Amino acid sequence: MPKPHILQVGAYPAWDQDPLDAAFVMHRYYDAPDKAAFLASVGAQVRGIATRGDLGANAALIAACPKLEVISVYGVGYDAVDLAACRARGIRVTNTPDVLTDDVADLAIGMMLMQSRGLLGAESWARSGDWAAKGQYPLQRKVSGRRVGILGLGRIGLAIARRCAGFDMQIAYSSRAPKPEGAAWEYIPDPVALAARSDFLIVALAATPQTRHIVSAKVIEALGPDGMLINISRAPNIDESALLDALESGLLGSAALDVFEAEPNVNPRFLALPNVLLQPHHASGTVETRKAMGQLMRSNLTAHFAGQPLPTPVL
Ligand code: 8YV
Repeated sequence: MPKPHILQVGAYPAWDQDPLDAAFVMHRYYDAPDKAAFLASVGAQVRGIATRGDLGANAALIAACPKLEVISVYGVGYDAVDLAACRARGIRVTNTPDVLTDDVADLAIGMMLMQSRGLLGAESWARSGDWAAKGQYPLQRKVSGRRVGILGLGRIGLAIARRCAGFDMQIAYSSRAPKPEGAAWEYIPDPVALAARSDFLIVALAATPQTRHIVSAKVIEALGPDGMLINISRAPNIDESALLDALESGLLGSAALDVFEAEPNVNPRFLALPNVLLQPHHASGTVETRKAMGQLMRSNLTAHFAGQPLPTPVL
């Protein structure tokens, strides 16, 4: 059987690239200097797209591949894939859930601890000689036992809540409906009310048109000058310009962010702020998890072209 042609939207580590190259004819879109010319030359042969959570596949890319059958996303989030275009043409879509849940939850907790205990500043206090010159590092804020609000109690939100329980935190969550897995915790459907009772608000929602800017200026204001906002989901879940205003004015205490509206470009206003911790969208970025994600992304493509059930379908 001839190898199926796959359009590859972004780069993968060699341990994924090698088996992809062996099983398929891979067309490296990300390497093409002239993207339009590249699509015009290979689009007609493409039966599958391999992409990443942060890159997705937009309507133009999908339209350029008239024989497209399947899009396999290396990531749990598929908000950057134009699902309407896929539905209209019966194109299957897959993602990589579960295998990254622990790492994403770990990063949320790591960012909360790092920011609340001022670890970045403390490191430079020890390294720079400030410790000897100025004395003890300024006192920071406690994490254990304090109030955490989790926006979205899906797989990742639940893993975060379980970790927070290990810190004896007072946990509340918001989701469309109360969840049986969250029975031990307070259910507060309204995000403003959730923020108002929380010291830490962690955003763990899949991004959809309905969740766009769910963390609004009002939510940010309710979290307040002592509150911390943590985002390991997707940037559009937060009104980023309202967040910047609130961080600049002190209306919000601090933030820890792994995702940004214009990533990989970070709004320069963030760079001037001392009360924000910036991370380069790497919540799933460990060798172990990325290997599992790559395997699952490939398994979905292989299953599709073998006419077998897809391991983790979205559509
Ligand atoms: C990305 C992610 O896929 O899982 C997701 O939704 O955003 C990440 O894991 C990552 O950027 C891989 O490139």
